[in-house]
Amino acid sequence: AEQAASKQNAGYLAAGMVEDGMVVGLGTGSTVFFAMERLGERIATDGLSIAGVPTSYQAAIRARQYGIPLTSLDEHPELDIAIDGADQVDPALRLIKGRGAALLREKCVCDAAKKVLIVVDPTKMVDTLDAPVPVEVLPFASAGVFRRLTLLGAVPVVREGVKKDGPVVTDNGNFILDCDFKAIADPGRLEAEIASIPGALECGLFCTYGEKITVIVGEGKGCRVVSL
Ligand code: DER
Repeated sequence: AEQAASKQNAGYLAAGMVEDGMVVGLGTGSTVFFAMERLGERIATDGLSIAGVPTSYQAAIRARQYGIPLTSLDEHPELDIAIDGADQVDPALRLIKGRGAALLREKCVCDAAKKVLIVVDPTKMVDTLDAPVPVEVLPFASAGVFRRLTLLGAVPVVREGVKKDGPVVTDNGNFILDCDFKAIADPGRLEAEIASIPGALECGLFCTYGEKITVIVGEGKGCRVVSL
């Protein structure tokens, strides 16, 4: 209950930072949905006028439920702001994302946004990134990517569906390899090394956006706001 309250506090504060007329990147995950809920309220009661670019089918479905008008990166290649969650955040505001398997479109939206609000509960704040790194892989090339990730020191695991037999298939038609690298000494270097593997389409390390990220950490009663 406390974690839900902290997620809600973070989401609501993020939604309050969205200004009229903005085009907003809409992330995926349970925390960002509190921000979407609040945006829906502001649209309905205050007449807030915004458009959202969803990062997954789930974000698009939730946005429609909350009455948030949708648009696309085609119409708006540059976004005013993006709101998203994270699995881990380190002191340099480098992130691990991808628990929800939406990391590829999330990174495209993060890259397009002038400002990024990351909404988390306190358990996500760490000194060193050490969670498994999700890697979106082209099924055609998955065996070779698996081998290259192993050579980088990972223990890759194909993410299996829960209510679907076989691998999770992302909104882009690809597989996810969850790669346990243990504590990651140089996240930026690892992100670049993974990006150099043909068929590894994207990974959940977000190490180059620290300057435009503001992290909103929901606490029991309020929020802590962290930026570089
Ligand atoms: O999949 C993602 O990247 C999500 O943003 C995830 O990292 C956070 O999801 P949560 O807010 O449900 O913990």
